[in-house]
Amino acid sequence: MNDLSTFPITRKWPAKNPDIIQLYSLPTPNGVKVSIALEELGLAYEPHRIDFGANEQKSPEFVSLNPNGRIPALIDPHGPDGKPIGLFESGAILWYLAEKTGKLIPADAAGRYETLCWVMFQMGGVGPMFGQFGHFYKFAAEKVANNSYPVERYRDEAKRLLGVMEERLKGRQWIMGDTYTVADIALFPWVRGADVFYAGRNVIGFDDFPAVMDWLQRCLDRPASQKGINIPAKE
Ligand SMILES: N[C@@H](CCC(=O)N[C@@H](CS)C(=O)NCC(=O)O)C(=O)O
Repeated sequence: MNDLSTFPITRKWPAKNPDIIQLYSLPTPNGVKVSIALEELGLAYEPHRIDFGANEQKSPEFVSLNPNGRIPALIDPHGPDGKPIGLFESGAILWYLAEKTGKLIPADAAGRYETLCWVMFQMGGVGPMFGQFGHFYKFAAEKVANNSYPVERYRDEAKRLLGVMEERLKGRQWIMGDTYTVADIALFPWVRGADVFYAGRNVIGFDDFPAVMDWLQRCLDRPASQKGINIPAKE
């Protein structure tokens, strides 16, 4: 049995089973990437729900694991050399899980680097741009009621990025062709989120990207996606 007491976060969110992966998250686009990957991989894990309403992601215990104060974060009691490891940043967590298991990434080195490019494309492009679109279009709509520029700027970036994905997905089942990878898992919750969380389907023009929409449906149809997308559930 592993001792996770060196991780202060476990004082606020105690591990029932310290021998399995501890996930600190919420079902947001960044959060569900990790729960979906864990479900795909069939790894045992214990989800802890971080309450944004109580600003728990900025609590000293949470920040001790992720200095950036944002979900998701994770502890694997069986990290490199069998020692516990703490991780944050969803892209890094996805990559760690893929390398740990040798799954959700291609077998060859070139394919792995190509997958990493698409994970970075999500982390540096799709996530931040879609997130800003959602902020100005939905959450701060009143603050920018007299200035259409922020919504237009991020709507156009969202469209441009979907255009990049559309070209990539034409004639491909998944981002990496026949292999379902962490690149798909990084990207699809953000495309879904632009619709489900931001109600931006029409203003972004989802129908202009049929290959992306077909791929999104294929991603959503996977049993692991159906399960992971709601984790951590409300108690
Ligand atoms: N680049 C980070 C972004 C994480 C992030 O922005 N998480 C959001 C939820 S999707 C969050 O925790 N927001 C709460 C806050 O900013 O206080 C990642 O991919 O893990």
